[in-house]
Amino acid sequence: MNQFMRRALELATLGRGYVSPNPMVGCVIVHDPEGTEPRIIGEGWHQRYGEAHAERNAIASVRPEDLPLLPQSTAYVTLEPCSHYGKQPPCADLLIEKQIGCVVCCNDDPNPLVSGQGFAKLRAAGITVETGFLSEIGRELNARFFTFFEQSRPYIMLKWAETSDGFIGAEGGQPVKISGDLANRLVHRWRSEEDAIMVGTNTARMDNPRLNTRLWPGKNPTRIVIDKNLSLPADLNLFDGTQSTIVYHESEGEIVEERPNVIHSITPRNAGPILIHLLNDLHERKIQSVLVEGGAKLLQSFIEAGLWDEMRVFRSRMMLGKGRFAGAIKAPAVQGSLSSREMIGEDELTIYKNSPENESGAI
Ligand code: AOF
Ligand code: ZN
Repeated sequence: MNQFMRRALELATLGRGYVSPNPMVGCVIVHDPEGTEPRIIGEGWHQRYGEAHAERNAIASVRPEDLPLLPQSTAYVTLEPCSHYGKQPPCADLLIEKQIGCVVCCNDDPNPLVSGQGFAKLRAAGITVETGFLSEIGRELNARFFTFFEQSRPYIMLKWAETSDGFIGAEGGQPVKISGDLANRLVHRWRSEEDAIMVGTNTARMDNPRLNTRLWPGKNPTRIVIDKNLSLPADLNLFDGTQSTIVYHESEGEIVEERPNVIHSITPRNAGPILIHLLNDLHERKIQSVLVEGGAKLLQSFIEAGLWDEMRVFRSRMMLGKGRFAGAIKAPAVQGSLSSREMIGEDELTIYKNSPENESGAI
């Protein structure tokens, strides 16, 4: 049973980077009547946003001569089968129509359009349903999707690079190349896998980043920048129109010129912290994940508000001697716990998670 769900989880990951804002879902159909050796007769996963769901692909992969075996088979699905008409018809209806014998899942679907109704439909049709199987792995797989629905905000990853003596940049804020080529490639891969990428005002001005996915094949994320007083120059790479950029500002100000692909979001003054407005707005725009790439001030404000899910820190061998000290970013994050540590070329990558269950090494 375990091996079949693990296989379904593995299939689900094949959709990474292509299915957002939908979850990654995998499905394995196993012919397993009492007393016989279980045999996989179908496999599928959700491959692309808007296209067929995992269960439909798994059913479609069953050979015609095996279709009569479905009533003596179990569908291992990583997420509760859907019950609603979205871009696709309901998977629960399909499983009922095909008379599947049994359905086993990792997690209930937190999407209010489904949330329990998929299981209710299956049970009402007499299908045996079991859920909560390898549920922690299922939640981890779709951490972005679960955070989005359960906390009404995107999943937040804070990323920075620091030198071996603990600096993240030069004193005056000038850009310094800290991490190596392999680390930079990995960051581009991360960009291709997330919905959005964000920087603060100073980083946008000083580094003039493009925030696109150049070093990895894959899609460009939406760019986000805070520009409270609309002071950023219009000729920054962020505003080049090659991918969409959302600018958050407080003042009504004067938007000098409308630029293609640039969306403005205004927080009325005295409407509370801009971060809260920003996260609510991203939730409304159905953005499920944000990679925050600095600078120090922005990273720190996320940490101080407790609004983060992962910290991804590259530590290079380089020494800077003086500059902006990284300790100031990390210090308040005492509740974080070590998730993984590995070498990426010359740089050490440490990932911390902000989850109480994961207490393998508090920082
Ligand atoms: C499943 N199997 O493989 C996936 C599910 O617009 P739609 O029709 O694609 O529906 C998207 C919603 O369906 C998504 O928010 C989530 O609740 C569920 N995703 N369900 O049974 C799948 N990807
Ligand atoms: Zn479905």
